[in-house]
Amino acid sequence: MADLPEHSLSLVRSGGDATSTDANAEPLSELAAISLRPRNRRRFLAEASALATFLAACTRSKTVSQKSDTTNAPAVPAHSNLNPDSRTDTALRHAMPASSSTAAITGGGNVGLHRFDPVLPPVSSARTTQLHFTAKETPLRVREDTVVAAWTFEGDIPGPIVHVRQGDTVEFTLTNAGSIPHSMDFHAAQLNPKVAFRSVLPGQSLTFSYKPRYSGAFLYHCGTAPVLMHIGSGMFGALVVDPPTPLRRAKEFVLVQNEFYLGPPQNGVAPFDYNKMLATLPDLFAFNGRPAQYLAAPIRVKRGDLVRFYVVNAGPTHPCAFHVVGEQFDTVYLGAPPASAIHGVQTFDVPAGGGMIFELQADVPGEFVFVNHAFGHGQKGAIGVLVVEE
Ligand SMILES: [Cu+2]
Repeated sequence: MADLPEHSLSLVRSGGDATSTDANAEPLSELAAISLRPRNRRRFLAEASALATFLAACTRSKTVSQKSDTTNAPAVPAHSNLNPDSRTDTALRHAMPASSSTAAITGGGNVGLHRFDPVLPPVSSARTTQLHFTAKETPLRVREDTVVAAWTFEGDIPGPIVHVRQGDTVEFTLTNAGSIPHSMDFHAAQLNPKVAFRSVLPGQSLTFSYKPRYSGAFLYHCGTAPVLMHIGSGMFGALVVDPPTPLRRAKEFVLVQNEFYLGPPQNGVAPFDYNKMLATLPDLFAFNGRPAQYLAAPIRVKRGDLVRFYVVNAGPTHPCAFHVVGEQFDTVYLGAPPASAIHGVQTFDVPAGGGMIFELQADVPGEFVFVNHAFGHGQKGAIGVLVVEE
């Protein structure tokens, strides 16, 4: 496994065995000592010719006129196998980018590292939620020594957490402020994807609306071809839909897992590597965009709290075997709550493109590691700490 990166998390003390146990009897002081070693700056092939072809295709696509669409049901050519702007997507299909471009993404040294707030925002009392996301390409620091050439919704990985109720109306507008086509695919929606989820050219906007039919934890993501590249470069987020009868009051958190496949930094910014995405051997994993961020700054609740995690897996490829060390899930909702509940669960897989709801009663004070129990992935950053305070 010569390709394994050298910046994996170490879960054990010197001489320990990372594979034989959860190694989680360690107090938080030990866990806090877990660190990501500096990345080994291996050399990768530049793949410059493929990238140049890709950029040329994007430049051509900018000359294609596209009206801003503000209707809910625009017409679709009956013969189309692709999105309506198939010239663009076809071009992208035949000119796979080898990496996200860093040509317009520089100055990574000035980008600060911030903790992504995992708290589920309150649901609005309004029955219509208006969302206006901007797709943008930007440098983003995902750990102290790593700035990535991110493709984003609203400038962050993941995009904003959205919280609505079943049956509410979601009115969504996507404006593309990037340099290549982007789009939006809501897993909470039931719409003709060739219409609502079609690509939006740079400088253009698209509006559509829908009513979530089911409650649950849902992924949203860019669906522009190649989807692997767009999700893999950061274009995803979580949408939580409450059931008509709200679940019990709880401390609610959203965790979106994703994988990072990175190339060598250029001007201090690491591009995403499409060929590594195809090889499906990630460099890093994260909950909410920063590997192991909740080790350094844990999630905190009080003894007696009901804790609810909305775990959404953006992938783009690997599952998330969600587990909390020293706890059991009293309830896991596999689909729309409350009907799909199972009880007394130690670990459950959230597939790429899926979302599930995990509940535990925090009746024991302490420091509880939550982790992707596929430990090769947990050690690469899909890990954090839940502190239950007295
Ligand atoms: Cu995109």
